[in-house]
Formats: sequence, C-alpha cells, structure tokens
Amino acid sequence: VFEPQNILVTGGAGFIGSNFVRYVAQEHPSTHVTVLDALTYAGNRANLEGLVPSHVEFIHGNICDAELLNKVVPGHDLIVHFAAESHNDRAIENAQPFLETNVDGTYQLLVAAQRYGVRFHHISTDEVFGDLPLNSTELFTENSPYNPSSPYAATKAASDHLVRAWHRTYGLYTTISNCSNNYGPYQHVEKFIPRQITNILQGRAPELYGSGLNIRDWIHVDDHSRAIWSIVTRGRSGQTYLIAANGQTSNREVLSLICEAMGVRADAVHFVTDRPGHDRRYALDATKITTELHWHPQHTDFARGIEQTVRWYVDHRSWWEPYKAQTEELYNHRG
Ligand code: NAD
Ligand code: TDX
Repeated sequence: VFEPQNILVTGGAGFIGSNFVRYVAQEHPSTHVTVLDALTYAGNRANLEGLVPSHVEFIHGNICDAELLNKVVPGHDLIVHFAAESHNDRAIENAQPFLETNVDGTYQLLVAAQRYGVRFHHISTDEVFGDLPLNSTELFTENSPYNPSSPYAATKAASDHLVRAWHRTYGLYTTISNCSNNYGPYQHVEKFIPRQITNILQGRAPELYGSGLNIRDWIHVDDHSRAIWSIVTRGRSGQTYLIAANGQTSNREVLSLICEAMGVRADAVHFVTDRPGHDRRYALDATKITTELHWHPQHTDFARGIEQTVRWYVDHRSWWEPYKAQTEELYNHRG
C-alpha cells in the first residue's frame, strides 16, 4: 500500500477536484495537499473554503506553464490530475482551450512528473469510448476500444494516450481512471443536474436536449473520490480502472427525480435543439475495481442523492447565483 504524503492536485478548485481535496482533508488528514488551479470560469476558491492552509495549500497557476511546474512539482510524491476543460457544449463552440489544457497541459505535467520522479494519476471519463446504442445492455470495459465522438472526448482520449505512452516509454508510474457522470455539491450550473435545479429555483423551464431519452451512468462524487483513493494507494502502475455505480438513467428520468424532489410538476419541460453528435448512452462495467481493489459505491439510492443535491443548491444560492445569468447566456447563444 502506497501512502502519499504530499499530493499535487491539479484542477482542485473545480467540481470533482474540490470534493476530492475535501475528502482527503477529512479522511486522510496526515496527507498534505497542494492545489494547482488556473481559476478559469469553472474554478472557484470558495469550493475550498474552510480547509486549513497547513493541510491544503493553494497555488494559482496554469498546468501549461512548464516553468511554474518546475517549481511546483518537486517535493510531491503523487500528482492527481483533474484539471481540464470539462463541458461538451463549450467544446462544440470552441475546442481550442480543450486542446491547450487537456492535451498540452497533460503533456507538460507528464514531463514534469517524469523529471522529478512523481507518480501520476490521470482522471478521465467514460466518454473516451464513444457511446452505446440505447436499446442494448452492453457495457464498456477497460478493454473497449477508444472511439470518442465529441471534441471534448477526443481531447480526453488524447490525454489518456499520452499517459499510457509515458508509462510504456519512460516507465513513469501511472494509473488512469475513467469515471461515469458525477453529481453532487459544487457542480457548475452549466452541467445538466445543477442547471435544471437552478432553472426551477429561478422560475425557468428545465431544458432537455432532443428526445431526452439519452442515458448517462450517474455516480455520486464522494464515491468517485473514494475510488480514486483506492487506485492511488493500491492500484497497479500502467493500469486503467473504470469507476461507476450502476447508475444508468435517462435524462427524462433524472429530470423527473429532480422535479419530485422539488415538489414541482414535471410537464413544464422545454425540449430544445439536440446537442450535435449527442452521445446516446454511456455505461461502464466496474468489475475490475470492485474485485481487485474492493471499492464499492456507498451512494446507491439515486433518488436520495438527487434530493440531497437539490437541498445543497437550495442552501447555497450565494454560491451559484452569481454564475447563473452568464451561463444561461451561453445557452441562449446556442439557440
Ligand atoms: P470542472 O470544469 O468543474 O473543473 C475543472 C477545474 O480545472 C477548474 O477548477 C479549472 O479552473 C481548472 N483548470 C482548467 N484549466 C486549467 C489549466 N490550464 N491549469 C490549471 N487548472 C485548470 O471539471 P470537473 O467536472 O470537476 O472535472 C474534473 C475532471 O474529471 C476532468 O478531467 C474531467 O474530464 C473529469 N471527469 C468529469 C466527469 C463529470 O461528470 N464531471 C466525469 C468523468 C471524468
Ligand atoms: O441543459 C441540458 N439539457 C440536457 O438535456 C444539459 C446541460 C445537458 N443535457 C443532456 C446532455 C447529456 O445527455 O444531459 C446529459 C448530461 O449532460 P452534461 O451535464 O453536459 O454531461 P455530459 O455531456 O454527459 O458529460 C459529463 O460527463 C462526462 C461531464 O460534463 C464530462 O466532463 C464528463 O467527462
């Protein structure tokens, strides 16, 4: 078992990164965390509020900045790499920042990890495998071929390939996890679940793309954090682990659960223009991580998880309200 003493967390001011940092601070308090985050539109210092600076140090900087990495990376024994441009709809508008951060940024970090002998855990997504037909029961596994459909997924796939190449060519100690769709507190209001909750809270109609029948495989962000910890402490170098929690649900069903939790009728929904190239279904087989590392999801009641998430957005209006109007601007522009 590897016990990291000094973790560098990239993208630690974003949704999943900040939940992971909070998890480490609570469950593994002897581990020091350095957060490196560029504070893009998606990064927010408030996501790390309340954490003790002696345990969690914040550095404002860009992962594409090689000189900065030469100063920041030495002294750490593990990099957990969350930093990315993460939203599909933005990538469809302009993929340039996705190529810079997701591809070049990952490359710069790999070079620094190799130079200073630091283990590397790469956070990736189920989207690298493309999509599955709606009416099938097929699941992706660690051996499924890469087949990304969207500009975002293509850049994540590229970053996974770079990590694999650094392992094979330079012997860097690497692990990769590909996780399904996360939900929970601190998720940006551009994403499906927070967008619908906050639309309803502001008296706007929820918006479903296309038929609303597309399926995502949902997992609570805390289960993702625990899975990452199991991989970085007990995973084998060069390996990929899929992380998922049997969460397949159609967008319509997710919206019904949100409406139920909020006590509103589910029929006032707007069906809007579909996302170009919209992936139909994601679904992952998590057998490897459950059998090899004995990780199991704890948040198995999705309706309850949605209720708690709704409660969080109701209780944290001052966290999301400043970003809501500009985010909806993006969607208005999308038409
Ligand atoms: P997010 O958009 O909420 O956060 C991304 C963070 O990275 C932000 O804090 C941002 O400021 C930072 N960042 C962006 N570019 C940077 C740069 N060049 N240098 C330094 N920091 C930079 O994203 P998220 O939803 O928390 O996703 C985190 C990771 O998890 C991503 O790698 C994403 O691909 C992956 N992932 C997300 C999901 C999901 O459902 N959200 C599922 C599977 C995998
Ligand atoms: O308003 C909406 N209406 C709607 O129907 C939005 C924002 C989305 N959708 C649909 C599109 C998807 O089928 O809901 C589903 C989820 O959409 P997103 O929240 O944008 O997530 P997705 O595209 O599935 O990607 C997410 O999971 C994988 C993350 O954003 C990625 O970073 C991660 O890699």
